[in-house]
Amino acid sequence: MSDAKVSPPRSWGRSIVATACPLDCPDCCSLSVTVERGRLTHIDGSSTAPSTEGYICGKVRRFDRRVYHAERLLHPAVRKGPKGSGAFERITWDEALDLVASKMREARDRFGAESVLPYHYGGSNGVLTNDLEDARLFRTFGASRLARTLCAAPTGAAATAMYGKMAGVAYPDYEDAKLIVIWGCNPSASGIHIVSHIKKAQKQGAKLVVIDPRRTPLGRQADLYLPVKPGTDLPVALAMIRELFARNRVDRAFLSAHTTGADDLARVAGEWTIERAAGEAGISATDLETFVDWYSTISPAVLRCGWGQERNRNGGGATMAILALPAIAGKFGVRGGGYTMSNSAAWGITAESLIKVPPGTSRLVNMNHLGRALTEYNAPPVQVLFVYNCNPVATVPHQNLVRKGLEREDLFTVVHEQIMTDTAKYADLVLPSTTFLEHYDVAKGYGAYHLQVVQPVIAPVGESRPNQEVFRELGVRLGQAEDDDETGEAGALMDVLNGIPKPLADSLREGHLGPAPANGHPVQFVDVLPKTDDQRVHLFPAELAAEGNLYRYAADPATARHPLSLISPASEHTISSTLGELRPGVARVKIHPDDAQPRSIGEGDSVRIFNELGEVHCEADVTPEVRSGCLALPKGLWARSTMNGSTSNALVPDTLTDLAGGACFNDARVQIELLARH
Ligand SMILES: Nc1nc2c(c(=O)[nH]1)N[C@H]1C(S)=C(S)[C@@H](COP(=O)(O)OP(=O)(O)OC[C@H]3O[C@@H](n4cnc5c(=O)[nH]c(N)nc54)[C@H](O)[C@@H]3O)O[C@H]1N2
Ligand SMILES: Nc1nc2c(c(=O)[nH]1)N[C@H]1C(S)=C(S)[C@@H](COP(=O)(O)OP(=O)(O)OC[C@H]3O[C@@H](n4cnc5c(=O)[nH]c(N)nc54)[C@H](O)[C@@H]3O)O[C@H]1N2
Ligand SMILES: [Mo]
Repeated sequence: MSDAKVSPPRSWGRSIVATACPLDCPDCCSLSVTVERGRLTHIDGSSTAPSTEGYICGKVRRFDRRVYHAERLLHPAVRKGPKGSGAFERITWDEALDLVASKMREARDRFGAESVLPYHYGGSNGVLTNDLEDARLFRTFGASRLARTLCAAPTGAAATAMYGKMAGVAYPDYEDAKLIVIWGCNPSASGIHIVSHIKKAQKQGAKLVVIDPRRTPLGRQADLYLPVKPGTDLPVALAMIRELFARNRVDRAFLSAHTTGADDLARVAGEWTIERAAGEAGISATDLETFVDWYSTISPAVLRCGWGQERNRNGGGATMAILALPAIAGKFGVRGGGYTMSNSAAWGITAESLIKVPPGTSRLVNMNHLGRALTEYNAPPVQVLFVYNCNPVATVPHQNLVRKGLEREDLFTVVHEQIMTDTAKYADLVLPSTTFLEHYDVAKGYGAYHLQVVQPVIAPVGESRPNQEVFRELGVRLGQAEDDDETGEAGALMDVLNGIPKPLADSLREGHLGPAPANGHPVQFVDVLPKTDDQRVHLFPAELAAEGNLYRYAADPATARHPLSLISPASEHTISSTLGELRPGVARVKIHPDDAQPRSIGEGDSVRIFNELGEVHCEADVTPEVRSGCLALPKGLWARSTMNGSTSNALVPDTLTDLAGGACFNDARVQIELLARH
């Protein structure tokens, strides 16, 4: 079947190929890639997608270093040493796929199909490599289902319940705003193409407000910067809502025409005075007053809500209170007014729209509980773990429990990966995967409004294979699929195009860019309405209120022994843990001088960060960039980036958010001490 694959450009000279970047980032850039003698030599942005404007981030610009990395997985291999040691011996693809199929059959015969657990998040985040052939295979098999809650579960639940994931304000329309609020978001690292529009708006006189425990690059340029303690956005947003009602700055006409639940929301907000909320958040009450003054009087006002505020015990309620603000204050209906959250639902492409196999009712495993699932679940125990599109040792809470689970001798772990990650080292069988520069995909922006075709620009490196090919061949071996597919990868792309709305598919077939909803510039409540059943904003959604703790604030979990909060935000060097292999040296934890000084910690010193779950040994960066009481270590570090092989997730509890079972990455409470002077 692999012979039927569509060949990449075979020119032995130099060619420039157009493709797109599907990686997990809101921007979805169009790319122009130079290939010489079959090898990638240059990766740059193009202007095919208008939002890319010809430039891309430094991460993807150097993606060739991952493609040709010495630790790139080149062929299937079975474990030869102890689990975690990373010692493997080469086998053929046929042997490897036979082995997986026999292990899956064996587990099903002895323990039932639910003893097989597929474990995956976004990977390259494209439509073809994610929730397609994999979903068909594991659903048909009856494997345990995975609740994919590692990211955006609370924000997704909030945006769905309140607005039905209505399309958000487009990046260029930020230039029409007079007030821009960046809440729990750091686009200077996490989605750079919005930044120029924000700066342009500021030049035209717009005010910028940033709410973040860390003074991000935009925080430094803000007219008002609120360094909230992690996890306290809920009281801050509720206090704003209370104050808007108290000052009678509420758009009552909008509320009665377009919302439900405003009275209930006003009631729960009632207990949060400005002073009380500011005290809880550790910010100045005067600054919070100023924010309310501006938000109640300046229009158009746009709010960019990120994901930083979701990753704690109050993350769902916080996001809901934030997203309620434009409705309460009447900010919709004008260009440059409203909010942007995730636009991932803009095209309505889901596994359900593409594959005909229903998800079934097998056991649902919350992916944030991987450690527990591997060590505690016994009805049935997990016997086969199939990891793809994910590097859980680096990215999932309670790292030490995850490692303990992966060390189980009776567990058979398959890892389909591009490179020898911290997780792949624990595999019994590694399978080499292509990168997005070696396979077809469809890339979906969740910030910029683009849908683009991703095409291979070089031949697969080594014996690597794309996901859908691996899952399809496994389906054949398990007797679940017919071996009649002669079309290969391009055929899978055609299947997807046949499954999405025709105008979208036609434009993708012809060029590279799909037409965006409302031409990519929707004015909320003019061009788009909430996709809730009654097209209203549900400010106090009944289905969530039923759970009983809607908008209810849970206090800071800090203790005297572990008084500091540790956050682990996105860094400009990696995409989650992707590209973590390229990070040189030992990582640095950012610590405020007021926390460093009493502990005799100086710049560059070696430190130990610890709590009851684990410890991380790294270096200190003493800086007022983080607020006092808060430490920041980059997300996505690999074991090699610290002195003891543990990273932030060794300190992150596997507790869940108030809504949707999300991860509490920023709820780690820790202590820090000096290990050795620089
Ligand atoms: N370069 C780069 N880009 C990425 C990614 C990456 O890893 N690297 N990851 C991609 C993915 S998977 C995602 S989900 C997005 C995430 O995109 P963002 O939401 O922008 O990224 P984060 O760094 O998770 O969080 C944003 C900010 O929230 C702050 N923060 C932490 N806790 C709190 C809190 O309790 N309240 C408030 N108000 N702020 C808080 C952090 O300091 C951080 O500056 O980015 C995507 N883009
Ligand atoms: N401490 C802390 N941890 C976090 C976060 C945090 O803020 N703090 N943020 C969380 C967030 S927002 C997210 S989204 C998650 C992401 O966590 P993960 O899903 O683990 O994301 P990555 O670390 O990027 O790992 C994706 C892996 O998939 C592989 N891959 C890419 N494309 C393909 C493909 O086509 N096929 C196969 N088989 N493999 C492929 C890549 O090589 C990479 O190793 O991390 C979370 N972890
Ligand atoms: Mo994410």
